[in-house]
Amino acid sequence: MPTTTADYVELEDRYGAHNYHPLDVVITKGEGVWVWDVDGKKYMDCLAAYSAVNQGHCHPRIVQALVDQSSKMALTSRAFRNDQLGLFYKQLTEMTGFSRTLPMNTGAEAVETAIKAARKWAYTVKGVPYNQAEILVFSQNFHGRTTTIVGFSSDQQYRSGFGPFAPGFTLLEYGDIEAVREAMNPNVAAVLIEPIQGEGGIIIPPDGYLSEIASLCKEHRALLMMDEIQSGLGRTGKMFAYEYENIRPDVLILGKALSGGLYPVSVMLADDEVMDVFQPGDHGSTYGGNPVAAAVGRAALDVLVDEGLVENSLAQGEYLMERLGALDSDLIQEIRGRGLWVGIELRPEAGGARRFCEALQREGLLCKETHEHVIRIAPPLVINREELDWAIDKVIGVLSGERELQATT
Ligand code: IF1
Repeated sequence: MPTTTADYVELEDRYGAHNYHPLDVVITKGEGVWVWDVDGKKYMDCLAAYSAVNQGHCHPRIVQALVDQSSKMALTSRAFRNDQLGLFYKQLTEMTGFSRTLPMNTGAEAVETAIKAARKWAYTVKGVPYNQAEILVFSQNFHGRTTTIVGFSSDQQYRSGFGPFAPGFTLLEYGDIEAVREAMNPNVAAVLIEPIQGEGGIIIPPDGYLSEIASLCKEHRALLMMDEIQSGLGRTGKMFAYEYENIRPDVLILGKALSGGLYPVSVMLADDEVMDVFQPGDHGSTYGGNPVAAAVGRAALDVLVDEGLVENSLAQGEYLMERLGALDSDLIQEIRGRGLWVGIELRPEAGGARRFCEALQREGLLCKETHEHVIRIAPPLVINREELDWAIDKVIGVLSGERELQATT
């Protein structure tokens, strides 16, 4: 039976696919912002499972919802109804203002659902000629790992070896509104965009960019589809990142923190004109909308609101940016962020962000580099000021050279 970190690493590497290159930390327990490894070492989790754990690890209210519902009724299939789903739908409508929900499991499935909705809406409502619908997407996007989605990724590694890809997607430079204007044409069904690009390196678009896209969508009768799977549910200091501009998308896609990390739950939200393109039997999923997903989703949203996590994200995020902004290190290219979602972009001469993440791991702070040069800081939104100061001191210590950096591995 494995007991040490090395034992678990060896087991995973010998029997698992090598589709990740994780840090060699084997986590066995999580609570709030803290996790513990099999050697008993305690870490602060500043990745929060890519913003799926906004409510903190193993939040007791969400765990209780999972235990209670899964002990009573776990899966009915959608051939029948259950006593949780309608309540979840109503809560989502009241929170977001969208009249209807289509529940799925992973973020990628909800994005694929939105793509299908946009295409069918284009053909049956807008009048785009059949099979000619186009969807505008953006460089450095991340919307999931299905072959349709990676087919419009700008990241070669996400695409390489997985073709042939689905047609009907136009890739544009993120932030360039003229590119959107030029790409618009009668066959454009929708624009699919992250209001802030996560994996792209916490890329915040120019002020007004999203509003101008919304205007172009209205002018050309194209759907504005916001992927808030990572940016949503409080991560940026607002419930949804699109709220930083005065816009309302036609389609809102959520996942990750929709379940607080306890269960795969994702949704596509829209009003009747779009959602009603789905007729019975058009689309579905074995687990989509199961009673456990709905019960866990309801509890996760309750925790977000009852514990003021969006407000905490805003306040703590402002403090985080203020303290990091005072950091004087010639390693740093730029520090950008919204709420508790901060990217520290290092200059190329820093040798890449991974070794800083490894140094932070040695200091007891877990985070993940993105796009080689960006250290991403995204703790659970339950973090308090004392915990945040502890994390900031570690980051400043590593970036100001007070901590020995090992050579790049
Ligand atoms: C991996 C990245 C983040 C997402 C947005 C849809 C999805 C994601 C904005 C798909 C998922 C995850 C996937 C995970 C790592 C992580 C990730 F590095 F891959 F790109 F967060 F930035 N839209 N992001 O961020 O949701 O199907 O995974 O539930 O694939 O390595 P999913």
